[in-house]
Order: sequence, then C-alpha cells, then structure tokens
Amino acid sequence: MTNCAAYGDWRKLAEHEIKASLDSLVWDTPEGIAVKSLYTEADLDTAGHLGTLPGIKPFLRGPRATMYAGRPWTIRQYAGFSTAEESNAFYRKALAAGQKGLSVAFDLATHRGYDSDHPRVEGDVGKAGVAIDSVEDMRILFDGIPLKEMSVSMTMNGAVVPILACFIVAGEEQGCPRGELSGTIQNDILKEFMVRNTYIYPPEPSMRIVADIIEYTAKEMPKFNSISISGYHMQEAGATLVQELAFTLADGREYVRAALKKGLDVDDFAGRLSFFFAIGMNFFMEAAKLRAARLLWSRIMDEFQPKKPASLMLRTHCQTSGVSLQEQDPYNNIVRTAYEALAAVLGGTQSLHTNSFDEAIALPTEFSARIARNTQLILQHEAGVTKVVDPLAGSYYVESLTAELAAKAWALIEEIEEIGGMTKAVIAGLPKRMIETAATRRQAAIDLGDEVIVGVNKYRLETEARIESLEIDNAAVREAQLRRLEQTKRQRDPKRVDAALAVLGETAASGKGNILQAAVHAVRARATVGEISDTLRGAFGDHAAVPEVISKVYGTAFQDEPEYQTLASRIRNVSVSLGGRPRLMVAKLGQDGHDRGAKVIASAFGDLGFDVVAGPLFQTPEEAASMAVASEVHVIGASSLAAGHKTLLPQLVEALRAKGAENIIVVCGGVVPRQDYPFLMDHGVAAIFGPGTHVLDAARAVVDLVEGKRRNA
Ligand code: MLC
Ligand code: 5AD
Repeated sequence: MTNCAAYGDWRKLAEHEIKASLDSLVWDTPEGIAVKSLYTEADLDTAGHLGTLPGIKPFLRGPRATMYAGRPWTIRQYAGFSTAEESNAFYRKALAAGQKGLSVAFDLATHRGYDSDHPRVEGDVGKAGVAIDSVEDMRILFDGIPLKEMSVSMTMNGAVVPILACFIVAGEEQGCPRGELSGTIQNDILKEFMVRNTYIYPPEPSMRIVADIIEYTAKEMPKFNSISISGYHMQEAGATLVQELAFTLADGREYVRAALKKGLDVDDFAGRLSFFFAIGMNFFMEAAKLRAARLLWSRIMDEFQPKKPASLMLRTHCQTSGVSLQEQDPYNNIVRTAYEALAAVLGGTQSLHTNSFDEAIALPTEFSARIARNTQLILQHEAGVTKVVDPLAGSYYVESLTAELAAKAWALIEEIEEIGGMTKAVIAGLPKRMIETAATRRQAAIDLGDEVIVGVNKYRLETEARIESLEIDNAAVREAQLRRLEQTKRQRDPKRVDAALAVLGETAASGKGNILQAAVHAVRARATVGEISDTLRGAFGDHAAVPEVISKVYGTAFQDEPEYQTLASRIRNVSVSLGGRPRLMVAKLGQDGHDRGAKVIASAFGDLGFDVVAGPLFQTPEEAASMAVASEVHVIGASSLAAGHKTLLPQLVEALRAKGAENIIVVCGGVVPRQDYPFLMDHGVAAIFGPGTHVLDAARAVVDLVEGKRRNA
C-alpha cells in the first residue's frame, strides 16, 4: 500500500511545484471522469477483477489465453470502391502485401437496397464503396480469392438480406458451401437508427431480420459471425466513450433477446456474436474501454445462463477513428492512426482497421492504403507488442479507468433497461439525442480551443500542400453496372425470379419462416439486390426519420465569448433588415447518412439566431430545392461526406434555377477535396466549408453572403 504520509509529502511537493492546488490539474473528460495527475495503489479497484486471467471468465484481460503471443490480431482493412473488378484487384494486391482478412465497403446505393439504375442513387453508385447489384457482381468481387480460406467481413445493415444471400450463393458457386464460409456480417440495425442511417425498414421488422440472420447462421454457417455489434459509428457521431460502451452492449443484449425469442438456445449463437469499437485519441482510456467492454459483456451474458464459456466472451474488431483525422496537414494523420492502433492492440482487439491519412479528403489511394496497412505490420513485426498478453494490466491508472468506465457504462445500461431496452430507447430517440448533445459540446470545445487539434486549431500551417487523392468516375461505374444488370436480367428465367420473390414476400409478411433462407433462393434465381429489397419494402414499408435539432449546447458553451456575442448581435441586426431571421436549410442529398456535421451546424446556427430548417436524409436535389422554396429559406447548406458532391450540388443549383429560386444561396460543407472547389464554385456553389472549419467562421461567411445578396439585389 502507498504510504499515506509519503502521499501527503508528494501532494505538498506537487502543489509547490505548480504553485496551485492539485485540483487545477484534474482533467474532466467528456465521459465525466475526473482524471487526476497521479494514480497510486489506493486507486486500484478491488472488485475482484485484478487477479483474473486471459481466456477465462470474465475475460477482462482478453478472450484468448495467449492472445497475440499465440496468434496476432487480424489485419483487416476496410475497402471497396467503384466496380467489383476494381475492388477485387485492390483486395488481391492488399492480401499479397500482408493484409490477412477482407472487409468489404459497399456503396451507399447498395446499403440502401437500390440497384445502380435507380434514379435516387445517381450520385452514389461506386462512390463510397463498391457497387453490388446481384450475385454476378459478388462473384467477381471474390474472383480468385478462395472463400474457403479467407474470412470476409461485410459492412451491411440495411440491405443485409440480399447481400448476405449473394455472398452465400457466390461461395456456393465458387465451391465453398455455406457451412465453410468464415467471416462477419455487420447486421447491426439499432445503431443505424441512432447514428449511421443506412436503414431501410422500420425498427421492429428490422429486428426480425437481425434475428432471422442469427438463426440462419447458427444453423447453417457455424464459422460465420452473425453480427458485428458496433459502437464505432457512435463515437464517429460524437458519442463519449461511456455512451459508446453502454449503447453498444445494450444493443447486444437486445439482439440476444431477439434471438432467444426465435427459440434458439443461447449457446447456439452467442459464441458467434462479435463487436466493433472505434479507437480515438484518448490513448489509455481507449485501451481501458476494451477491457471494460469484455468485463461488462460477460456480466450481461451471465444473465442468460449459457453453458459454453465462449458465449460470455466479447471478441471485437476495432477501427481507428475517422473523425480524429484532419484535412489540414494530413500527414499528421499517420501519427494519430499509429497511436490509436497501439491503443487498440493494448486493449486486446481481435481484428483491426487502420485508417488512411487522406481520410478527411477522399477514399484511400494505393499509397495511403499501404502506409495504413504497414502501420499494423510494423506494430506486429517490429514493436514487440505481440509478445505479452494485456501488458497494461496492473497499471494504477489503466485499472482505475477500466473500473470507472465499467461503472459509468453500467449505470447507463441500467437506464436503458429501465425504459424497456434499446429498441424502445431508439424509437424514443434518446441515445441519438444524447450523442448529438455530446457531439455539439465537443465541437464547441474544439472551436473554443479547449481541445487542441494540432494543425487545425493550433500550429496551423500558413499554406497547405496539396496531396494526391482518389477520384472515382461515377458515371463510368454506373454505366458498367447498368450493362451488367441488363445482361443478368436478360439471361435469367423471369418466372423463377417472380416465384422466388413471391415466397420471400410471403415469408416477410406472414412472420413465419426465415427471410434469409427465402432470399438465398431468390439470389440463386438471379433476383437483384434492389428487387429483394423492394419485396421486403412491400411487406415492411420504409422507415422515415424525422430530424430533430438540439439547442442551447453550442450557445451555452460560447455564451461568454465576445466573438460569439458580436456575431449573434450582427445576426439580430440582419434579422431586422430582412424582416425575419436569416433562414438556413441544412440538406443531406443522396444516400449519404453521415449527419454529425449537419446536426452540429443546425444546432449551432440555431443558437446563433438563424432560423434552421432541417431537411430529412436522402433527398434528391429536386426534393431539396422544392423544400427550400416552400420554406422560403435564404441559404441551403448541403452537407456531403460520401463523395457525391460533384453530381448532386450542380443538380441542386439547377433545380433551384428551374424553380426561379436562384436567389437562394447554396453553400456546402463536408469532405470535399480542394481540387473540386473550383468545379463547385463554377456550378453555382457560393462557399465550401471543409473539415476543421470553425463553426463561427462558417456562420460569419454565411451572414456575409446573405447580406451581400441583399445588397446586390
Ligand atoms: C485467435 N485464434 C486463436 C488465437 N487467437 N487460436 C489460437 N491461439 C490464439 N491466441 C483463433 C480464433 O479462435 C479464430 O478461430 C481464428 O483464430 C481467428 O481469430 P479471431 O480472433 O476470431 O479473428 P477474426 O477471424 O479476424 O475475427 C474477428 C472478429 C470478427 C470476431 C471480431 O467478427 C471480425 O473479423 N470482424 C471484423 C468486422 C469488420 O471488419 N468491420 C468493418 C466495419 S467498417 P475460430 O475458429 O474460433 O473462429 C465500418 C465502417 C462504415 O463499419 O462503413 O461505417
Ligand atoms: N474504403 C476504405 N475506408 C472506408 N471508410 C469508409 N468507406 C471506406 C472505403 N470505401 C472508412 C473511413 C470512415 C469509416 C466509416 O470507414 O475510415 O471513417
């Protein structure tokens, strides 16, 4: 035990050193944890976890006894773009260069269950991932990659039924029966409603789909992980680590209950549930988070009284944080990613994706993907971190953080339980609101400079060097997809397709039978992703979220700041001369559901004195233009994070012009490569706000534009 007298001496010495109270060194984290400047033995939680061992319940120290000493984590880089041919070539090169598992990124059209020829997805085909319309595309995607040997993760939630069915049939046709397929399907719909937004159907039928997939894989695909319960996107959307932990584990509990309702035995499926967390820049806390996650999951699973130890075990994939990466001085992102990767590994992840440094600009190039992959290879081969299991164990600080995170997350999990579990909480919008509040608070902390981001709000370069970025020729991809779709449809037996789709529709509508099983038959008959999704839409309907905007978070954080007050009073003056508050519509075009930025802007601009109209997700440019005209807005702020800007923004400007509404100013925010700025400006976009823009700077620019337009009118 630390000697109390000695501790008193240290305290005195420390306060003498800083000439202030030790309390002034306490770091209040967004999780509500007060991190002290020194941890001692007295901080060790003695709740009985300290003596536990890896591979043994409660698995805090890792799911396997030997962890990386026995087998290193899987280097599994998430990738996908353009056509199946191009993504296949990329995968083969990555595997030859040391990557160990595959992870498919689908384009947003596929995510939302539209074939490439659907008019709503013109700007999205092949952009943020690979376009897959039918099993023919899926076969090409894995051409020359033996599915018997390669584990494949597929990030798919909305169109999870047709995509998993296509994968199963592609395996079959490649000579790998479904029982031998290994990999993971994300299949985590609850977090889609909270943050990621690639849902299709309403929550309740969506939960049936999840349960059907767990049932089917439990019976038919013993090597396949039926779900990847994801907190990653929560942290990306602004969640604190406690929120990420709690909501993810509460989601997991909800899925277990849904599977049990299907009549499954817990041990039949629990060992194939997997998890997915983000690893951001709070180094020690991130490692502690993974330890706490394993502890809490074993506690949750204990309630279901499984017999197999594997049913209590949390196995996880991790991805370094996309939002922590910056457009400014982008090579810094290599360093950030390396630290995050180290935290993930010290926390004991099973599989890892390291982001590319051009994250905040575009999809990875071959060069940036190589550096990202090598970040892991260097950790595995050069840094010695694989040799020892759970090396942070026993650290006063890390053990204390683990216990504190677990306690705080548990309290939140209990809160969710009190309102009836996660499906109910999600329908009530509670987690979403909490996350959006945390996101807005964080943006305020960055804009205030309380949270430093090197190269962005401190040490900013005077001139930024241009870096090469990947551009997808969206029109060419779409043409290629349309050709193959047309060919697939021409060559199939339409009667067989119709019959299989009718059975699928009946399975969905009746609540009886397994939806995935019915979809596998339809895919064998060459039904497309769009057709299968539409059949399910027929039974379940579409989910339409109503956007809500939180208020008084940004404004409260800035209330004592003169620059905020000056701007707010300027907006009041402008309101007088406009005869009403300046009105901004925040628009999300196409299938891009990343709405953190849009929500933060809506909330902060509202606090500043704008009248904010929040457009719904997934609008076509035409729909957004109509809404803007009907709402009599002065400005549309379109937020673009999925690379659709060069198609969708010119269409928006054109749609406004066609309605005689060219007086409405169009500005854009999000992930837009600098080299695209002139193109957008030439097509009528008045201003572009890239990542790292101070919200007050954006607001000032928008007010300038509103005033300028009025003066020129
Ligand atoms: C592991 N194994 C060992 C061992 N460690 N055997 C002996 N000694 C050891 N020390 C065994 C395991 O038991 C397993 O076999 C096999 O080796 C593979 O190990 P694993 O730990 O299961 O790794 P992996 O196969 O990679 O699976 C990891 C996983 C899985 C369980 C987390 O679900 C997964 O790969 N998830 C990836 C999810 C993903 O990539 N998502 C991308 C999201 S991107 P066995 O037989 O027991 O299986 C995204 C972004 C967006 O979502 O678009 O929004
Ligand atoms: N290829 C590689 N990485 C991708 N990401 C998203 N789409 C792709 C893709 N097609 C990564 C980014 C992003 C996170 C959601 O996943 O890191 O932040």
